[in-house]
Amino acid sequence: MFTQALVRAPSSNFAAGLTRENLGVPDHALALRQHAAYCDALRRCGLDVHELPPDPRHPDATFVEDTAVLLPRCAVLTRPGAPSRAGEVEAVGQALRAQGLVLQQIEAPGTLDGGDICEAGEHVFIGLSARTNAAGAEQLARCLAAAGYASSLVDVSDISSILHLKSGLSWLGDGRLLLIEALAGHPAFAGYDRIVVDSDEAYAANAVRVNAHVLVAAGYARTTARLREAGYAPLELDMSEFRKMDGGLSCLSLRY
Ligand code: CIR
Repeated sequence: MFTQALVRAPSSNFAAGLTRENLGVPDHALALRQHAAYCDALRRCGLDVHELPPDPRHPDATFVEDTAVLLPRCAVLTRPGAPSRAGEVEAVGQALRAQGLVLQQIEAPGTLDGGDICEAGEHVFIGLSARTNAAGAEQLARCLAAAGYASSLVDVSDISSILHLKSGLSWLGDGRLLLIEALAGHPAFAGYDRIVVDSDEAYAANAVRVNAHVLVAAGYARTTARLREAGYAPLELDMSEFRKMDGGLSCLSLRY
């Protein structure tokens, strides 16, 4: 069960962040409304939501998930792979420490984005991507092993449609994964029940199981229906403005 979440609303210069998408300029006012609805959904799932103030020095800072990896027995601050995002980590570390978390830290030359880390119960998938390198992955694997978690590497650097591993993969609990076709046949996922999203709904593969609910991007009716058929309670959230900045649903919060 998660009880807490950390979030950070998009700053007024959110549109100056990194993106590989070509979906237009995000509307800040709409992004704020979508972010507020996201926070309400987390509260509906039973979480206390802690909000950091927006950070105009770091336009991507709303994507807090990339700055830390928080598991019940292992908490690690990351070293983001994009240099423009390095300065986001400090405030997140301060906020988490103030709540009593004991944090380890990914060190140079390692780089790692939280979006590449998919916790699946006692096993953790670590994506190797343009943001997470082998040194960062090894450091995290050592921290995880010391805390009793197993981990495996999944190289997603050749899958151009996704920025991070979790852009195409979500843990639903109950031995089940939601994932894109390009990941469905990967041997790392062979032992799991797999819900493979249709290729035209690939964005919806980044969902988040939060206690009794699954947060899922709005507008992907077949994926939502399949989650419902599998016994989950989806909460649909409009993510249009965050998607323009290459952001998925999971990246807007740290859950712990
Ligand atoms: C970036 O390129 O770093 C941001 N514009 C988007 C980060 C999205 N993070 C995530 O999916 N975990």
